[in-house]
Amino acid sequence: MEKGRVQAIAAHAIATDTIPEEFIRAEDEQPAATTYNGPVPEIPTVDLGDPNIDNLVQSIVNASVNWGIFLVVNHGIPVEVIQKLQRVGKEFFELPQEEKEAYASVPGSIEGYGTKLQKENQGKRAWVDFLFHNIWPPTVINYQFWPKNPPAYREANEEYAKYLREVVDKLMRCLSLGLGLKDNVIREAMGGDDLEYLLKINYYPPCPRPDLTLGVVAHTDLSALTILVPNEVPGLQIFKDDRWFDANYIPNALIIHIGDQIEILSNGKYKSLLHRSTVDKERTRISWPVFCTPPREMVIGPLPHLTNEENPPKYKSKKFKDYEYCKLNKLPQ
Ligand SMILES: O=C(O)CCC(=O)C(=O)O
Ligand SMILES: [Fe+2]
Repeated sequence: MEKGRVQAIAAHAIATDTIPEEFIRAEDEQPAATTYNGPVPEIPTVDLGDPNIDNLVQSIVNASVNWGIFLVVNHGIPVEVIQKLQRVGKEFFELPQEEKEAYASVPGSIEGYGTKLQKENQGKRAWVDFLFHNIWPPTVINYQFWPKNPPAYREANEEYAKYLREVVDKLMRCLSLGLGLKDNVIREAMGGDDLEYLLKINYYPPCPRPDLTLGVVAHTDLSALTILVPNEVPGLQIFKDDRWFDANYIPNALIIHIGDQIEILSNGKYKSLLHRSTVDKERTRISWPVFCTPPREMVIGPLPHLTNEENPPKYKSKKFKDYEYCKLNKLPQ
């Protein structure tokens, strides 16, 4: 059963050179009408291998304060590990439809293979299918949502998770130091060893009208931090200085987003940036974000060390699950 998967809709759309009306965004969202064509500012690049920790902290702070997104090079994850993660993910989406449906998400759980079927506010759908599953810690992993095919899927994801944890720990240490705090403060405030790593694969099939539709619509990430690997097909856009820009791409670099939870914790010093993705006319775009999120019962709010009478808290302190509920249901926080 194909249940309106975008991959199946795309095959038909390419044959007829049209897309269904429900994928055509309002004009104020259409990429062709809203992407800035002038000079594009470059997202900052951070060299995570920099032996000078003060320099490293400063470059991460600058990027997190002024952008909320940065590219990371010299991150220590071997190229082969990233390529293997990409290869097995792509192979999963190339399986026959009924094989993928064995991993379909069930109501009440985010994990699994899926497509946003319910229409959004304006009755529109997004040009993307996805697969979600936790990759760390072992207590939250449900292997039923990890594809058995291709056979190397599990090993590839386990290997990536192992290296990724080192990167996340280092980023969190730097972000803590950048707030004038001990290096373990952010990691502990986000759950310590219980910090959850949720992998998503976004699969954006080719689309005959990429000028009219969107992959993932404009949003900030709910997470503490997001670490994303894209394939070589461009598509990520960021909203900066009131304009939508194409993100610059560096092969094998990681894309880091400051998520809402670190914005809250830092009382707004580090920014969670609005972003979205567009799709390509001929090529399949695939991206692999990992959302690092606190356990759902964890209370997240501005760190007391960062607020005082002159700097009152700008955000409520609340359980992550309550923040998530409001965000997903578009309710005020
Ligand atoms: O595919 C991308 O580059 C962006 C995806 C994204 O922002 C998301 O899934 O949260
Ligand atoms: Fe995102």
